[in-house]
Amino acid sequence: MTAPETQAANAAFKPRIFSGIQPSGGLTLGNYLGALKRFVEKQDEGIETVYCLVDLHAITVWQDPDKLRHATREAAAGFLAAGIDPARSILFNQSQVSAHAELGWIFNCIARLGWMNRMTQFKDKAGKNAEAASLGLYAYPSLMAADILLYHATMVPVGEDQKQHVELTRDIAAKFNHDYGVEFFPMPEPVIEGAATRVMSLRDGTKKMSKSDPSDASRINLTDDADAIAQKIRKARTDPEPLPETVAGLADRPEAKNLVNIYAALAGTSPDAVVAEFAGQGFGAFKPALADLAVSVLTPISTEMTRLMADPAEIDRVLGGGADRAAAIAAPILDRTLEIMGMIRSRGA
Ligand code: AQP
Repeated sequence: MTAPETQAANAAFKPRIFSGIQPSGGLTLGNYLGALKRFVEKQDEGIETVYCLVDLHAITVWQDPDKLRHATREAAAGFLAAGIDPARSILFNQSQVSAHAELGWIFNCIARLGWMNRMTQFKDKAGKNAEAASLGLYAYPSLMAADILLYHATMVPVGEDQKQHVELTRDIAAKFNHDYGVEFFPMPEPVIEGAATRVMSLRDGTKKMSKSDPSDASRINLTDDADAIAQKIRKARTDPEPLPETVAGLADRPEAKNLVNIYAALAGTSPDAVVAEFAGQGFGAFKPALADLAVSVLTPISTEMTRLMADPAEIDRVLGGGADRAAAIAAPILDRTLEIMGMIRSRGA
């Protein structure tokens, strides 16, 4: 489907943004630049925004219950500290709105095995021992399609790694609409913008920065203090060359390119502007400048997260309120889906 065709298909739907983050560990700089920072920008553009801590996705790999509870609250604190306003955005955890799991099951019956077999995230996460992976990890993309389509969301801000899943969401929506002869689900568009749509590991510029990477030195956590941030940047893998005059000169230098992109995203500028400023300088000069910038952006967020985490009951109250508002949007959409499929809806009749 071309962009104008997508726009035409979505014209009947109110613009609405949905996106989520797994509380499968502490939030990273990758989550912040690829997702969270942009969630705040979208909220501030005045579009209706629904943001979810996808705890049902997190359990596709083992989660210790106490750690999951803590990570969910800490991620919520991260959203609030980064600028999500629960009065303007809906913020909740997925398992408090059971319609996600219900629509997820329905989409398991719409999605084809062949589509799932093409999903690179499953291959990456299951690794060589796919036989031992959970069925939930394999079905992850159809639950993600349910998360999005349950709200008739038209736009999904994500990092580059989630593009394939949003495309699969469109395939599921199109197949449902076609099979039942309706125009019920929109064709959500991935919104992948900015200089840091794929933040890479600080230890390996070819690998995505990830919460679950066993090496803490590979990532900057939103809870890291100024010293930890500066130390991780100082130790980040680089090459001996100075920074080039143009971004084209970074083509075969993944670690250098990553640090330039991070700088640009944190400064709200472009990678071209960053190389223009630092051209000819080595990492001995660039890394301290990047560390200062990262500390100045991230310290207020981590300080606010610490303050919010001192009152977990208040965080739970925000998530509960968000879940009530989310459920009010989701319930009629799920109900209508079931009705379209021929299921009797007669409770309370
Ligand atoms: N390194 C990254 N660069 C840019 N964007 C990223 N995102 C994640 N990592 C990067 C974006 O953050 C959002 C939430 O991702 P997620 O937590 O649902 O899952 P993920 O992509 O699998 O993130 P992780 O950190 O790698 O989690 P684990 O280690 O648990 O698998 C998405 O929009 C994602 O694109």
